Amino acid sequence: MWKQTAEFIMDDICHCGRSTTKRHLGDLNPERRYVACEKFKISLYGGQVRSWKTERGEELLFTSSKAIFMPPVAVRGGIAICFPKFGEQVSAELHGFVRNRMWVIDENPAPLQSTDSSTGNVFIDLVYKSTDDDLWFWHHRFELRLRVILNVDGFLTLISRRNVDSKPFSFSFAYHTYLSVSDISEVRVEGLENLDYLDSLLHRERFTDQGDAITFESEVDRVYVSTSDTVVVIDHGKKRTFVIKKEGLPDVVVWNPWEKKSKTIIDFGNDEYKHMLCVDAAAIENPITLKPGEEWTGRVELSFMSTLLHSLVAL
Ligand code: TA6
Repeated sequence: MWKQTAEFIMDDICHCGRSTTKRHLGDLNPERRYVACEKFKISLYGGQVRSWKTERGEELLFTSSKAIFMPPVAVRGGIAICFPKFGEQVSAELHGFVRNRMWVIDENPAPLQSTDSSTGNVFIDLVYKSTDDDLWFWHHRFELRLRVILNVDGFLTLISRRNVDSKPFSFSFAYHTYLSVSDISEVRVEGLENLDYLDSLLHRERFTDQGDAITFESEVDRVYVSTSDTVVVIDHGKKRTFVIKKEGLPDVVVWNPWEKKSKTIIDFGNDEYKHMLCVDAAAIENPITLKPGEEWTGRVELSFMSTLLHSLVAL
């Protein structure tokens, strides 16, 4: 069954450019099945995008060299789906439990919507349905559906949809996104200037950003609230700009643990903070409440451009 499903997906969906990587499921760790092609890799464990690459094969997402690939720990890196809580313990797990569960591939997904489609787009739908065991940790049944779309330019769009069962409830959500950067001191984040943020280093006390773009000289762990729908991460070292566009997700988490905290994180190298930055499209300050039968959609589109190319064009 798994074999059929995964091969179907790889044959029919992962044609993202010149070649399609086909893998024997026998080669994969049964706990860590994933679908992969040249430009992206998604683990069915957690519905986690684990790799996203440029045309030239450069990795755009950070994964720690010390990441633990053993449930129930979430893999430190990529894009993790945080639901039904972000920054709160649900069971023993921070950031909710769906990133520590096995998702399944939907073999008959609905077609791309007109807003999602352009020639050459490929996509995969993963689904996680809550189990009876999950009710011990969170007393609501749900189905979470993640659609990952790779477009012709190599840009990645993630769309989450969820349905409720018979009771209303509230949840928070984040696409916990580890971007790979050259050196954190060479990075700036634009689009969050003068906004309010909750400082997670100070028990989520509320402050107003006073500065220009965000730059990094020490640990940063903030939830910017009611943000605009576009945030830009400029990496001067790699001469690359990430553009993060979101819908249905009012907040943005910005996190870099810096030197001291890094040493306390077991699945994180001491110096790896230099090469990563989390910028998460999220809904945290005001949890989303759904009535029975209502559906919620949260969408993030990640694109990148070469700053070098950009400035040459500008000349
Ligand atoms: O991204 C913000 C944050 O909540 C930080 O406070 C930090 O604890 C981090 O996430 C933990 O993320 P992890 O990937 O370890 O679950």
